[in-house]
Amino acid sequence: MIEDKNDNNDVSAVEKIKLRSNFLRGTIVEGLKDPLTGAIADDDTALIKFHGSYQQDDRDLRNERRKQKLEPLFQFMIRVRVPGGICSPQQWLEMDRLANTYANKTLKLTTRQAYQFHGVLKRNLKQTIKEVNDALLDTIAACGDVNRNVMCNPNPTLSPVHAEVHEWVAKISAHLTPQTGAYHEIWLDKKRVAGGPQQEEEPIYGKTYLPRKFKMGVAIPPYNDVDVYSQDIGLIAIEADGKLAGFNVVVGGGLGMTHNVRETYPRVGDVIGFCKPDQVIQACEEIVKIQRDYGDRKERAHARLKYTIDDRGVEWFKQELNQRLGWDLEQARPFAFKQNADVYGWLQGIDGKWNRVLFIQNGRVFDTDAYPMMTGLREIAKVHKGDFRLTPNQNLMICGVAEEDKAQMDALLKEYRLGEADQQSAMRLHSMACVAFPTCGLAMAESERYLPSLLTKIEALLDEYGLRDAPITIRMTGCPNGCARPYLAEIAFVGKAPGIYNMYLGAGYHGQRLNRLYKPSLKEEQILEELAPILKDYAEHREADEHFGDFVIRKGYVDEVKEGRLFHEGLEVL
Ligand code: SRM
Ligand code: SF4
Repeated sequence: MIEDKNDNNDVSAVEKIKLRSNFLRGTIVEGLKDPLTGAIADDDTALIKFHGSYQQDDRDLRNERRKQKLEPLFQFMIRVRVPGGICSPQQWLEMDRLANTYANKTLKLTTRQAYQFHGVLKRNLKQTIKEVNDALLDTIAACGDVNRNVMCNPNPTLSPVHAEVHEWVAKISAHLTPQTGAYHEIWLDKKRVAGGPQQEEEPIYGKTYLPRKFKMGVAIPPYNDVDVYSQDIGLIAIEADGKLAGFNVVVGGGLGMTHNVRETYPRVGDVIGFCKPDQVIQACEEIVKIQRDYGDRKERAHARLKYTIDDRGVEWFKQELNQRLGWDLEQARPFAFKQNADVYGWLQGIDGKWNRVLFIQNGRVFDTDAYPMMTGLREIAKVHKGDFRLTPNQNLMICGVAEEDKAQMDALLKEYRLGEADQQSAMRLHSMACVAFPTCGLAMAESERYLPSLLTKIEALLDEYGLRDAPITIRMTGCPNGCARPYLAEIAFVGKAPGIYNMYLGAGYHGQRLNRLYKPSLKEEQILEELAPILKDYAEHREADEHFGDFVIRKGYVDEVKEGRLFHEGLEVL
């Protein structure tokens, strides 16, 4: 049994809930059966995250329902784990069907290559999760204080090592999946194993799991689409002679922060060494265990691995890891990234098959009369013989199209106008927004529903200055938690209050550097006023191949942020 260092009262409320939950069971079963409310018990709202679901309410309707003395319109978000983002056309069709049967008739492709359903009522929750499992996908550990969906560059086009790397992603993901039988009992009606939960054990996590969420992503250079520096553990695949030589190991990335709380900040991870493929699972497990043992269990806002490392130092971390491994990580190997965005258009893979990233604005798949995107993707899935891949930039990749099937695919893309989506400004194609209103309980401002129209206004400036084809990353979130990885975008807007955003500038184009607060609390008019002269300056004075993020630092609009701890340095307002 793992010694549980937190079997005491000096821990956060969530730690206590985990401890008494009986390996994540709590009273979820009873709560699901209670017909008097659309909600579950308070404690269970923390536990249900480990099963891949969040209790939410429709925030658009909150006030109206309060006036009518009704409880909020409780509903559940379900996150479906898709390691590396790869799924079959049949699975796509199933997700589409579930979205239209039980959810709000939209599918959300997330920034971590997962699916989300929104608006599932309590009475349909169990059936939806069961049907996700019937489709050979699952929701376990999609959320909660455990290792989440392991991300990976989905593009099999350019590198011979993609397939090998994907195999390791699947193995790491399986290895770090919680072992509790609770998920299968609650959602899939499996019986408890003989002896019951008393004999249950979580060999890696222990009974209070991790102090906080934990994330992993694997980048395959030259693409850093997974934003490897934002992960608790990032792995950078290193190729030698057409084979996978191993992985550089990056630790301590993380982006969440709280407005006006200096002790919280985004942080890019440190590259601490290199390991061979057959060492990578052990390395990941030991890193997870260091965080399990040393992460802060009192203060959740300080509980991510990034703070564990900053509090003790990277050198301490390396020594602790090497000691636990029983061998030393080798020196990190050279690599080079060129971007963190997706590459659009048809690309032929090394197997001769064709792959194409489709731009899905902010990852939301739905139909309108003018743009029947969901229907179009359904029709494609019905005939597609390859697979689908969810990208880390909320887009969808159609993969493995044989030469003889490409014309049919092109015809479908044309019929449903899906191909046209790629003909947007380069900035829009480099954009991401988090969900925010109406479902996210933490949203302070709009994001997904607002960025498209703001971009239309910014595009007018781009056109004026001849920057329509300039690739500039732009991201928006409805609060500072960082779900669309805003602090790694060259331009970012982070919500503070309805219609009010902090504006950040200067991240690295390949996700290697954080941006910095340029102006706080801007309304739309002010955003456009602030951006216009900077974009004009960039159009007129950029150097050859100079990215916008580098330009704004060179021209002194913002100071470079050299490390997370210095993110707020010199700023009076955050
Ligand atoms: Fe996130 C919480 C949505 C990626 C940092 N995130 C939430 C919740 C669950 C709100 C809540 O706790 O009640 C949001 C649900 C909104 C909704 O209605 O769906 C939410 N996060 C998302 C998604 C769906 C955004 C999207 O538009 O794609 C992404 C789902 C990814 C997935 O499939 O697992 C999503 N969240 C991220 C990322 C980006 C990433 O991981 O690559 C981050 C920043 C990286 C990081 O973790 O440091 C992120 N989400 C957070 C945080 C801040 C964590 C922190 O350390 O401070 C929270 C709040 C929290 O945990 O307390 C949060
Ligand atoms: Fe919600 Fe904030 Fe995450 Fe956006 S960044 S989805 S508003 S928690």
